[in-house]
Amino acid sequence: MRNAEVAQLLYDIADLLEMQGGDRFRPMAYRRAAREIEAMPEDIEKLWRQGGVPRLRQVQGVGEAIAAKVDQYLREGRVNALDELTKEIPRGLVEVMKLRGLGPKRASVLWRTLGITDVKDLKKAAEGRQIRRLKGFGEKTEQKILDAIKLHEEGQARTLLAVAFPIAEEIVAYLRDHAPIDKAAVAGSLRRMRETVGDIDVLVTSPDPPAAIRAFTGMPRVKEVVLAGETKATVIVEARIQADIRVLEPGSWGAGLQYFTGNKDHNIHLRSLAIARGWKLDEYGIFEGERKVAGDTEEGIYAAFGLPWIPPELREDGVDDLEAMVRAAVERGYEYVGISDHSPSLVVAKGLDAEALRMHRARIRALNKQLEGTITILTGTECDILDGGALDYPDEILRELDYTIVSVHSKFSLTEEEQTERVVTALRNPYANIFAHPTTRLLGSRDPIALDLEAVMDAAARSGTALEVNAYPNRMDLNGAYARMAKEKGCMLAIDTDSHAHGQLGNMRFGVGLARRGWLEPDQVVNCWQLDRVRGFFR
Ligand code: DGT
Ligand code: CA
Ligand code: CA
Repeated sequence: MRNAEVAQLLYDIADLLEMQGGDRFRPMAYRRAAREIEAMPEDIEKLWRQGGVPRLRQVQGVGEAIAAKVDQYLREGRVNALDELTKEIPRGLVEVMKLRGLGPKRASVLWRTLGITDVKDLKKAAEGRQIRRLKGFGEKTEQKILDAIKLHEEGQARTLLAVAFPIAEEIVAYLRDHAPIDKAAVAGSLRRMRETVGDIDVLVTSPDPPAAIRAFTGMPRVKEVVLAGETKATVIVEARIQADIRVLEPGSWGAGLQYFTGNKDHNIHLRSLAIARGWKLDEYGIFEGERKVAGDTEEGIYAAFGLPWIPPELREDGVDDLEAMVRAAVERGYEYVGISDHSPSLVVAKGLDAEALRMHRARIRALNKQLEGTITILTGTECDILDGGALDYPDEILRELDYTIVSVHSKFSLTEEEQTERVVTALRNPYANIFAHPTTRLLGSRDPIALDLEAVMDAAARSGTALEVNAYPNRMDLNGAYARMAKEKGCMLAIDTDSHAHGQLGNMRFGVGLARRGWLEPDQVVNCWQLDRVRGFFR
């Protein structure tokens, strides 16, 4: 699929036409065709191969002129009209025009007055305080331009996933056709489906590694060979994308695939698990001394750590978040910390979510082993209360967790009677340990739901469900007065930070303050207790 690439070509032409001035409908026509091509499910190159220009013209918005340009591009990798335009208007100016806050008019002024032809020139001019002197620009605009350049620079070094993906697929297909290849796969950020990729990483096994390297560097798409070794090479293919290849030993296929898929932090995390077991983990395998523990399959690598195979898309930063949170809890001197991710909303397929939760538990189990004696991580969930008071996870899943927080995140406008009935039903669920942010109010943006809190407190006292004093800045819910009422009704309470990032654990002091306003003492606050007693309460 080269649709994204072809669309980009048309967008570029549209931009240049716009800079040029003239008929303002032409750029619109190019953009419309670009959008169609971008969105259509069929491969534009395939259509073109099958039916040439006439077939292209059947695509919505593609007229004679545009079809001719797409045809030339697919045949020659270049387009006369674009070459002409860039002779007249520096190509780099298109990027200037696309900077946030600029546009064809302003870019054109910058070019004509200061001779700016690309972003580099513009940066120099802005840093040299030349922009502010231009009529209609000023100091503020100059600063905005510098901010926009920074944003641009961050985005520039990377290629959109949709552009790189089909190129990577073609590379793999090409290699299979042109060299003796046993296994071939794409690794790196592309396999992790990151929205942009720095380069394309290809892995293969082959009985004849030099032949595989020769095929790779000899691909028609290659514009430049940066490096060609015995078992690895780097090339630049069209659209200025870098591609790396590595030929792996069959016995190291799984380890290499895992290693070169990354991301780096995920790898570092796995390596720390290996070190904790006295093993060594690298791109060749897991080793205990000389003995190879795993390496030929990726599943085997994860299984060695007692982990399920983790889908590449999830090898991003979930582990980091978890670790950062736990580290922050250790730094605060906590004996234990509860991690409770949200339950799936109704729309998401149940199976997958149960799977994700299982993986989450496995990660925490591994981390607990590693941290034995330092802190204990409890695996919980913040489970949505559905219509009618059912919980978003079935009992078989909740049973496996250390604790369950239940809370309302939908249907805020039920009548008091309906809402109370819904919540009380949820609290009766034997797995419901804590009822979070009971009134659901958000300070400054959402009123409390209509809920008979007295009835809810009575139900909570009966079912042994703790009510939450939520320390999150705009929640602070229950507040002091309600917390006191809950205490008088014989309820237990839990002071939680509702942290979604480790920096938020520090909000605990505000929750403690609220609880004190409600005359609470440690004996009524379950997370003031030692771990054994808390576990007993949750059971
Ligand atoms: P990218 O290309 O910037 O979009 O991101 P990646 O993740 O594809 O990074 P890349 O191509 O530099 O390397 C591919 C994978 O190889 C990377 O995700 C993890 C692994 N890797 C590369 N360098 C190191 C390293 O120094 N240490 C560790 N542990 N892993 C590395
Ligand atoms: Ca990469
Ligand atoms: Ca790479």
